[in-house]
Amino acid sequence: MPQSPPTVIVCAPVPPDLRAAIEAVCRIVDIPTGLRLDEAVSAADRAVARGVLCTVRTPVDAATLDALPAVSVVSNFAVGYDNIDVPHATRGGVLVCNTPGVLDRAVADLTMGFVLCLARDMVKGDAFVRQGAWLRGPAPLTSDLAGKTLGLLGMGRIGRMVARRAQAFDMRVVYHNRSRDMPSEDEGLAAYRSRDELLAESDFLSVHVPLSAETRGSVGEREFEAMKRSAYLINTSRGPVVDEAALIRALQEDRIAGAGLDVMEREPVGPASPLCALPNVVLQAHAGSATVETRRAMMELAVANLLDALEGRQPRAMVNPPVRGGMGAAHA
Ligand code: 8YV
Repeated sequence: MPQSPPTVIVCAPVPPDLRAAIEAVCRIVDIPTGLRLDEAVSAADRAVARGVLCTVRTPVDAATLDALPAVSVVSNFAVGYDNIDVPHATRGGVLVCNTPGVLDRAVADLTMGFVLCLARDMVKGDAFVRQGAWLRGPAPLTSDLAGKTLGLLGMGRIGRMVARRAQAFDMRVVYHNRSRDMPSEDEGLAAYRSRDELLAESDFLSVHVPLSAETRGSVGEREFEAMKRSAYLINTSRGPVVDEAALIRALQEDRIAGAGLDVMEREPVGPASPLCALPNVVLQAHAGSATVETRRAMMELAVANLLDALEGRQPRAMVNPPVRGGMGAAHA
């Protein structure tokens, strides 16, 4: 009897050609992104599903993993994987894959976009023209980037990409990271600082750490107090790394100059958010990787990871590679 193709749950926007590549070897169960798989997938599909392709908006927690006993791989369409209970997946022999590398430039570009937008007051400048204020006189002066200090909280692939861009703008780049990045220091890309030194020196403090139990809320009241009143906070990482209530207070009281936020504590955000009422904030809709080219590269990698894992090949990007050896053992 011919073997039926493996079932995979897809809750991500896969373009037609990549979808066809999955369909050539798998049966797809489509689930809208953001839903809980233990609730949205039928019991029959949950029992047979072997793989999951999802975005960061799909929670893959312990209850979800327990409800999918045959799943051997979760391929996340993202570099971050805070939506997935990785220790639980590892215990259950479930391989977790992500999309590192292919989005570094896009996220770094957006980060520099915030730096430029904040330093040169470009959002207000646009309104100044549209609302006719220019007809009455020149716009207020803004600030140079040259000579200003960009502080990177976190120095991974994206942090390094931001440092390269900032150097081209003649900024001084300093960083703090759990471990020193000697190659970057040796190259003169960025100088290491203690966390307190980084907070005190930065004209722009840009967050590039993943969300974890350790980093959740780690940029809060104490950090805003330690920053210069003239400094800006930029976050293109994960909203919950920043204590948003403390940030809003600091912005309302002008204890820091402003913020550029691509990510928020709870997404999506609409006009009712107090952030939208703050004139010293520039907002984006979790768009760091949201370019045609980058999202395509991310999806190619996410699909390749899924199919490689299902077909017994080594996926390119594994979050918990030790599972690879015993992959499927607990989920045969
Ligand atoms: C989102 C991201 O994944 O890669 C990450 O960690 O946060 C983003 O690239 C993107 O919105 C696709 O879901």
